[in-house]
Amino acid sequence: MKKALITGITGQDGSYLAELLLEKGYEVHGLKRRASQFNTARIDHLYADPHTVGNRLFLHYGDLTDSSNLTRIVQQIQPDEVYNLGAQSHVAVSFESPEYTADVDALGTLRLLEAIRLLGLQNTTRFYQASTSELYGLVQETPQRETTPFYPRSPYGVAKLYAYWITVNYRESYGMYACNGVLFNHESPRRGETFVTRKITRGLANVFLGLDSCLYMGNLDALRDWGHAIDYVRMQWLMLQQEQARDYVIATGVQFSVRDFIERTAAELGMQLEWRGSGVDEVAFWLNPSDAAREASGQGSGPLPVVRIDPRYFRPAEVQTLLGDPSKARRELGWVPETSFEQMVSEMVAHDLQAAQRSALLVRHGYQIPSPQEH
Ligand code: NDP
Ligand code: GDR
Repeated sequence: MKKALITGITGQDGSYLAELLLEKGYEVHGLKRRASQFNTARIDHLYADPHTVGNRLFLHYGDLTDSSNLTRIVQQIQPDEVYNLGAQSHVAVSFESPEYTADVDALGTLRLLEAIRLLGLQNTTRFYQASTSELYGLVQETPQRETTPFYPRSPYGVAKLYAYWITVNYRESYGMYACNGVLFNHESPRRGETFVTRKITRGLANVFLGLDSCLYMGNLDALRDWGHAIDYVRMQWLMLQQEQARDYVIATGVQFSVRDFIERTAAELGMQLEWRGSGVDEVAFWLNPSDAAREASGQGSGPLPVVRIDPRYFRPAEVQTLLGDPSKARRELGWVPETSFEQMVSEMVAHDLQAAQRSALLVRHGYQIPSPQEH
């Protein structure tokens, strides 16, 4: 039975990858951070009591900032494959915590590679690094492919640049099977609530049911190549099954703006939007508000303003446009994304609408629901 170690198993990708590897018969080990509240919601459905016979999922307390902890865990597991998905993964947050982001995202990768090397596992343990389209930042070529020069635009992007190159360096220096998946944005109902897609599907579902009155957004003109996380974790596994370790761009090759994402979400909910104004004064009005929203707004008639700009969400340096060229992955690995943009938005909206309906029920029965967090 193959053994895999996943850092970041409690995150979006980690949870889908754990599912995939368990389905494939792996013994799966995951690194989990100690937190004051449970943080395993995305993998609870996979978790069985460790004493259960046949259980193949094991969690270990640890952190990418802690070398001795990583070394001990790698030594104990002796994994065939390591997937380094753990990261401070929020670009905007990286401007607020640049040093921590570098420690986790850049040095964390080094610590893990060093653990493998120092334990003498460099010829047996394969290593996947979660690299990112944020490396392209201020794009030097469109679409972006494996040979496009990097120009990161955030502390997150810069930290991931180090992680990318240290992975290449360990491959070249020690002959390790170590590779980078340069993944473009990928989303799902399990996406963190503060990333733009989930903020929109969750936010508009709440507005639709009158739980919230307005969604405050940053740069609506940013362009992204959005795929579905399930398609992308399949590729992470495929990359470790080849004869030779190589780096690949993983993307759909199709681009939409944040504004497009809002419109597609609204259409899924049956909300007719009309944009008025421009720049920071741009507002989306809802022309056919639901009874619940109308009642919550206290406004008798007329369109409701439901999306506004808050410059707080602008970034000190923005990545304005990203569009990937996944031809190498298609050609060499036979990988093609299976979920369309429309299917992905539809799935996310259905999920968040259901969650909003549950909240609305609680509110109707006099319970308070937690107010939305900062995003
Ligand atoms: P998430 O933010 O959903 O998950 C990040 C994971 O990393 C969580 O399990 C988190 O734990 C863990 N983590 C955070 N800090 C540490 C730390 N100090 N030590 C150990 N673990 C830590 O990210 P995604 O699943 O979306 O992304 C997975 C990886 O892929 C990340 O490295 C991300 O940067 C990269 N990536 C993501 C893309 C995307 O579009 N989703 C695109 C390209 C790259 P906890 O649950 O406790 O917070
Ligand atoms: P990104 O994802 O920065 O591309 O990083 P995010 O969804 O946060 O932003 C995408 C674009 O939307 C714009 N935007 C907003 N973003 C957020 N979060 N909140 C807002 O209110 C908002 N309004 C507009 C952003 O400015 C940006 O241009 C993600 C992460 O998963 C990284 O870990 C990963 O490496 C990259 O994708 C590929």
